[in-house]
Amino acid sequence: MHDLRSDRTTLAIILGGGRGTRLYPLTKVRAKPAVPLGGKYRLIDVPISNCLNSGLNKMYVLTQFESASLHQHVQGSYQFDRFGGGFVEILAAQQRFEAGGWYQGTADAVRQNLVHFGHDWDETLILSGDQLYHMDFQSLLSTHRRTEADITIAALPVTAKEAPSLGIVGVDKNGKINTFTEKPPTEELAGLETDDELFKEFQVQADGRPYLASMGIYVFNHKLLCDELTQHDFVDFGKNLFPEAIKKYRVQVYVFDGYWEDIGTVGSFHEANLALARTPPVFSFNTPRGLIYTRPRTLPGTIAGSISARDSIIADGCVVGDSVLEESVLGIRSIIGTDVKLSRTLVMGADYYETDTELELNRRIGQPDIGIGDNVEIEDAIVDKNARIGSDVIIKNPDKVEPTESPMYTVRDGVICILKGAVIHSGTRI
Ligand code: ADQ
Ligand code: ADP
Repeated sequence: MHDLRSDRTTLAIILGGGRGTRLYPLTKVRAKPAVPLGGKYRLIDVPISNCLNSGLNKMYVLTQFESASLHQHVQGSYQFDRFGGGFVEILAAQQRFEAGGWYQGTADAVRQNLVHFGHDWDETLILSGDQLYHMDFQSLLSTHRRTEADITIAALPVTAKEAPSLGIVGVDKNGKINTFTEKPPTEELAGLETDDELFKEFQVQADGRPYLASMGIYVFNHKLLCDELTQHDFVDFGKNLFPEAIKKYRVQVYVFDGYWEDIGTVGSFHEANLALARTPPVFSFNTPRGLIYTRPRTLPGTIAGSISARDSIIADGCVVGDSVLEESVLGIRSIIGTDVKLSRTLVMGADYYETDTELELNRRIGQPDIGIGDNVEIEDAIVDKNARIGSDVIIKNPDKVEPTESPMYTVRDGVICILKGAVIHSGTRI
């Protein structure tokens, strides 16, 4: 039951998503951790890989519902040998009837599952399921142990623009947190800055980022976590538990200064995917600091006609006709026709290739094949898996008008989302 690299036992709990409204419609038919990322990964691959790269191999994923794709992905991607005792287990709210089904918030989600976790742990590492970063959790854990903290919160410097959407901490020179303000409105930011001198103590160049923000990554001494959750009715860690905990316990900061992106909304998710394709990449799935793992698939290489691509990713198993890709991502098994122009568009790809019989049936019923037809222009969009876009289609929303609702697409944060399995007939203009 011990960590691979220490004599302490650490359990990782990955918060896999609340009601998923901010990532809707990507969460319409799947659990949030199963949302595809970067052409061939899924959101859940990031925290799981960070754990594995840090020598932690015991993980629970808390989610509202366990979609088939999440289950298959986790089962197919993460297998452990019998002797290491590793596991990734999904705990879904839908399967619990005694507490009314939904987890009310992050602390409540952990509380409702305490019975599954048992008591054999020294520490619990709590992670968010919708962030993009590489972190060595052993470094975080060693700060927690060295300072004999009860709770440690990872935090990074942010700008005044970013601060209102995050939990802002105030610290002393030893890194002890003495204030925790969850999502302060802009007009209440004054006084929450961290001193430049303090940033220097933590060996961080803050330039223009005077606020120290919680990353939603926490270490708790396990017993204390259980006691706090059973003795109080805290719903959220940021909103309820931390403002109280800093009065009673040693709550320590772990200052981080690398790439970190919260990808919890459609707008930030779209932007983060496109950023992954930029050269040089802002975040790499394969660095000396650690690989991001995913499901191994037997897919052929991509076949492309005459294409021009700038700042784009083309994943495995695609067939791409003559086309222009600008800041776009083509996910696995994308079938793209000829004379296609994609700008700032994430195409998630397909779960399967259609058979000859299915393609023949498409002809007969006048339905486009899975993929994108000929002479199509798409801008600022997310095309979810298995969507069928015919020929001579234009999908653009230059004025970022929203919300436009349709059973086939919706607009969120100015991004047009073509729903999973949607049918967009030839000649359509959106
Ligand atoms: P938010 O991201 O706004 O702020 P929250 O909505 O609580 O916080 O989500 C945290 C993580 O937990 C996300 O990955 C989310 O998907 C997941 N989650 C939320 N509700 C859940 C539920 N009911 N069941 C399972 N998972 C759930 C938090 C902190 C801030 C901090 C930011 C950093 O509150 O202080 O700055 O994270 O992103
Ligand atoms: P991903 O790469 O997105 O994880 P996989 O290659 O692992 O996708 O499998 C995609 C999913 O699609 C699997 O769950 C598979 O069972 C499913 N699938 C396979 N064939 C079909 C089909 N004809 N229709 C719908 N789903 C399918």
